[in-house]
Amino acid sequence: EDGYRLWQRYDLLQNKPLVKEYQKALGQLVVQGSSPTLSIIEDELSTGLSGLLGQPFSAAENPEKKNVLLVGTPATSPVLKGLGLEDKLKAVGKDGYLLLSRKAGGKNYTVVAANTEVGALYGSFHLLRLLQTQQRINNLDISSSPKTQHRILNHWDNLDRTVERGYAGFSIWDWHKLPDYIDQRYLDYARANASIGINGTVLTNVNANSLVLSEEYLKKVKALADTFRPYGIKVYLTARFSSPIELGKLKTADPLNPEVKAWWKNKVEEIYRHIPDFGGFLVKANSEGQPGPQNYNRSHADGANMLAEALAPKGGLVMWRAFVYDDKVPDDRHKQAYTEFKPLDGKFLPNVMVQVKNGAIDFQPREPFHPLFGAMPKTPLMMEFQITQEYLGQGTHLAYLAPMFKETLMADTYAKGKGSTVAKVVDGSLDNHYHSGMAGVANIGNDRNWTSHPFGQANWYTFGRLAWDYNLTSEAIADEWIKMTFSGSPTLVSTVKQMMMGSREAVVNYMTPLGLHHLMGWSHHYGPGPWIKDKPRADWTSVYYHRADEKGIGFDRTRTGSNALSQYAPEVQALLQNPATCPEDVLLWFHHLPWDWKMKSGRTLWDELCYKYSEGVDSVRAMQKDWDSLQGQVDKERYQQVKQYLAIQEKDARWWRDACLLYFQTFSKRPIPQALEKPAGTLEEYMKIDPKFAPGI
Ligand code: BDP
Repeated sequence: EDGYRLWQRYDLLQNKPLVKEYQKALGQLVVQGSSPTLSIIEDELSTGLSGLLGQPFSAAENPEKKNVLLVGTPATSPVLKGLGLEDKLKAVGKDGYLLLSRKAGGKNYTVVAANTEVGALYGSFHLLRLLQTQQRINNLDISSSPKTQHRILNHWDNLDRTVERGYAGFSIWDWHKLPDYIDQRYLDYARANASIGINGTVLTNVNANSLVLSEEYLKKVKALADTFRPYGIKVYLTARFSSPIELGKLKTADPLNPEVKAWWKNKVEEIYRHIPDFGGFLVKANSEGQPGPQNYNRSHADGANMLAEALAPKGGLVMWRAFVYDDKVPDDRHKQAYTEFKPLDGKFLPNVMVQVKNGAIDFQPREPFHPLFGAMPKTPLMMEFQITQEYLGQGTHLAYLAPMFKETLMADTYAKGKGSTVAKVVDGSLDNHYHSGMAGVANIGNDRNWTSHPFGQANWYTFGRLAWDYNLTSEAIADEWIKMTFSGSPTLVSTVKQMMMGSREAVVNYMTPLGLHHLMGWSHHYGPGPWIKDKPRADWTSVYYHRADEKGIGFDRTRTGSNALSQYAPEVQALLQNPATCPEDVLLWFHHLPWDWKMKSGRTLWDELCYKYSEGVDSVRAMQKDWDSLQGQVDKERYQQVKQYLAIQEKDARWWRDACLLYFQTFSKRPIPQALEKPAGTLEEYMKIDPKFAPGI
């Protein structure tokens, strides 16, 4: 049991009466018509149903039995067309679908209907999920359609197969063997994505290599695009802004230069000759050393629009990232994206989306929502989440990210009064945008189980489910995933769910509680390094962010400090600016407070910090206990894997707690409260630990 099958295991269901009910209701599978997508539907349903129900389930062209599972669109299936679903179908749009129970012509139909074949594929996966999670299917009346239009994985994969911030092996794209060899993994990747509604993939790293735009590589990209197309997945590439110089041998990449414009136009023509439904470009420009329009004194809008003009006739998109900061700008890094992008609102062409990370710094375990959400009403803003756990224990810590993603999506920007959630900005409904989207930086590699930690799979799953419907609760998503990935046993489901639901908060507590952030070690981003200072960029150090001194700790982002708070709506400012009312989970993000500051618990800030760090360690220990209690209920291989990872996580949690508390204690000069476990090592020892090796302390 190696985890390769993800949540698509299709093993025989153990609930015999329910299996009987399913067998009876689904009788015979009818998929009329033929096309690559319809074949995929047929294969998936016959494999899935045969496995789950323990009897062969083959597809027929016409309904012969009394009970029929009918799948398709009115265009592909005359029987389905005859069911009179026009009005219902109109309401679910291009990607949506219906799951219905219908009687007609003396037969009982279970219907999966959609306007497009890809919609029917999504519906088929939903039906399988109902069975996998053991739901009744007798009186189905479900209609579902996605909240966001572009649901895209961002792979930070390099052409040499290393993956930036990838912790699950090497890139799954085997460029050397492409275009002639189509690895089975590509098909399984597409199946998994389609099962959660993901409809786009950016194949390459945001720190881009122009080589991928060369003719040779485009042939390889075409092979992947052809593979993914029947699953409804479009391919996108990252565009290195200096490509006209590197590939085209031009002297400049100035976006207003006619030769540069012509080069991109031709390049886009060439791409579409290979890939007629190419999705478009994702661009990181003038950020962390990447080239961009500012090299030529042009704005982000000039750069994005130049590419957008080339793509528009083909229907392609530009996803222009707002992740920009520069330590030459003598201001809080928190403010820079807003400062640069807000004035550009209204200046982007209609096929440009600005892609904004969930928070203003960089994928920390907890960040308040990015102030750009709600601040650019004339521009469709795409959400960028990070599924790969760069700052949350990478490939070895269990951190279920649904609560983190939801926290941002449900945050209120107050841009148009109460209820203007980030989700409504992102789905385009707040400002009536045509384009809407969510991107997730993938945690997928060529490890046998795709994500290194078996629970990393849950975060991939969650991303797709929330991009489809952000109203799903974290609990509901966990529930589905656990049942499909492990089993439906009630004790297993409730125990694993409990572990998952508390896991992200555990990470926050043992790494960066109370709004602390960016305390990790230099460059590796794995273990603690609150002492990091004197680096080439101040905004890459830890001391820049925690500002601990003898008086206290935290970053004053109110009027008396950097005033980053002023970038939020007045209602948000009102909530956060007073340390007495500011939610404590972001307190030190916005305030520098004395060590003796009175917390809501009645403790001093210093004591509270000690308690929070300890709580983080305790939560990991509780997860260990929970997991131990499942011995025998989970297959040996995955049981052992998770057990070992939890042991690493416990050790790392202590490492974080002890290193951070000993370091902050040099400023607070207060004892760690009596009741709490004391650090095992000394600060000097922790400071010497090479992050490449697990701490021996
Ligand atoms: C940071 C990563 C870095 C990425 C950068 C980005 O540390 O590797 O290139 O974000 O998003 O989180 O561009």
